[in-house]
Amino acid sequence: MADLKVLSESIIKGDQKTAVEITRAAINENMAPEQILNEGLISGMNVIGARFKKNEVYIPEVLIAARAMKMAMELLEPKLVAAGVKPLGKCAIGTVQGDLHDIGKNLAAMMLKGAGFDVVDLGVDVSTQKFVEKARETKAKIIGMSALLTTTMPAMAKTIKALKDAGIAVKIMIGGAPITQAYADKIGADGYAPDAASAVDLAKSLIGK
Ligand code: B1M
Repeated sequence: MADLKVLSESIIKGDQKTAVEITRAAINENMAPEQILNEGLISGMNVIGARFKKNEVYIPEVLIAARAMKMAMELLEPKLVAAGVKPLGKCAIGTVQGDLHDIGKNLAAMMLKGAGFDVVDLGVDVSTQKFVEKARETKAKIIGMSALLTTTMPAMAKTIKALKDAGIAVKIMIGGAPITQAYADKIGADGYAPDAASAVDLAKSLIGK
């Protein structure tokens, strides 16, 4: 029988081959897709997130774990859709206009996906107008913005204002090396996450999960 504990450990180790094998075996055994997701994949990513927060693992380990999760998710996703499993919520995330740094944003997106969010990655250099359009189009519950340059931080304030002016009810979380809680408060963001693992806790709390 497919062992979800071993699946979880394979995610933690970033062992893509084992993660895919056990996921496939669990699907073939008709195990509930939600159980495979929660007890196998998400539980593994949660461990990585907690270790990353405590500086017990670093960016490469997180990326390798996320890659293993992504490969396993490719098998599982159609089963989840067929079973009608609802994601935690939709989150559209991007790096703000003028800013091409995407490593941190990608990590946050991966962690959010790993935690069960439906993540729409808007990429880099995302204009205020695109954030507003995508917020409307995707009906995301959360808009996530990342900035790495002090010169692009004001684009966050501009986007928050535009979302409010457009009357779009969405929670806004921000992150990136130059960002602080004080800055988030100043520009009216709903939350700030100092790292990708905290982004998951923040996103959950923003939507009351
Ligand atoms: Co750039 N760069 N860079 N760069 N770069 C910095 C940011 C810089 C601090 C380097 C320096 O001078 N010491 C500096 C900014 C200075 C400032 O603004 N005060 C700088 C500069 C100046 C520039 C250019 C202007 C250089 C030039 O061309 N003259 C240029 C700008 C290009 C542009 O964006 N328009 C530029 C270009 C580049 C590269 C393309 C070469 C490359 C980016 C590659 C890429 O991203 N694909 C690059 C890199 C790699 C860096 C450094 C070295 C590393 C950034 C990084 O990826 N860190 C950086 C110096 C440094 O930080 N040591 C630097 C790792 C990443 C995981 O951290 O993104 O902070 P970070 O993400 C963290 C948290 O902040 C948080 O989670 C992550 C980890 O848990 N987080 C979120 C991030 N986003 C989040 C969103 C959330 C929640 C959490 O919710 C939505």
